Amino acid sequence: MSKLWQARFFTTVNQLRDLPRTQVPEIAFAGRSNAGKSTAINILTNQKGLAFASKTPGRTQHINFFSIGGAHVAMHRKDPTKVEDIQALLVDLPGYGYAEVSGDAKLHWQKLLGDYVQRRDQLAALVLIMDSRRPFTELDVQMLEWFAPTGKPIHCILTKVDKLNRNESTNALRQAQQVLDSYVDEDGNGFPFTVQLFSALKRVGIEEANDKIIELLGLDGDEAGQHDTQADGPDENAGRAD
Ligand SMILES: Nc1nc2c(ncn2[C@@H]2O[C@H](COP(=O)(O)OP(=O)(O)OP(=O)(O)O)[C@@H](O)[C@H]2O)c(=O)[nH]1
Ligand SMILES: [Mg+2]
Repeated sequence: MSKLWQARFFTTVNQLRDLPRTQVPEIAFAGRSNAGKSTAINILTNQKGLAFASKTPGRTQHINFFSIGGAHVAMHRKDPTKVEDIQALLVDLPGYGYAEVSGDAKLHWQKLLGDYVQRRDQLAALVLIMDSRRPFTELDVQMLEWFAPTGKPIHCILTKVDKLNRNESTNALRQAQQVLDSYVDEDGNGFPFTVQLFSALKRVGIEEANDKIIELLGLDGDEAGQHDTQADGPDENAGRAD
């Protein structure tokens, strides 16, 4: 049972000034529209409807926050989460690169995403979700280069490996590792970048992603909440914008 299974919808924001004034570490899922961010969050939190996933690109158009902690065993999911008990936040970012978003809206989101990843102190790490068939597009590289100067870790998740055969997945992983290794600072030191393969469909890499996220959020070695036996199904998340 993972701590991430405790996740509950917390809040949704459209502008940086509305970011929650929480002090707990948060980890953000960034990536191109349709790469599989929301699907990955649903799988990792074991809740089908937590972050909406869609066949229509551009579905996530707000920054959605999900809390870990603040809910306990036998507590109904609709009961309010105690903000003071929240231990960490998962953040579903709007996808970038969605062609049909108009110029102005696109700029608004690019700026919002850039500002958020560069300035948010509580942001402990970035999870960069990329389609394993076409990783490191221009906008992915921009996101990586925006975030790299913070010195914080980036964990890349190559999704939809169910679309690749064994050889292709091995190559995709190796090539991604090479791209990440090519980043060095002025002193020739590498960055804290990691990468793994993932498939929501075939349930590949879920434990690896889970363990990495728990580690990056500093939730490992903390036994509190490990006895949560709630593993129920989707939640309606009434009132949430997606
Ligand atoms: N085959 C396969 N399809 C997947 C996988 N993960 C996600 N998908 C599909 O890809 C589509 C997009 O997934 P989402 O999770 O909504 O993508 P997103 O990154 O949240 O997209 P935006 O909200 O638009 O930014 C959906 O139809 C998913 O079912 C996977 O591992 N394998
Ligand atoms: Mg989404």
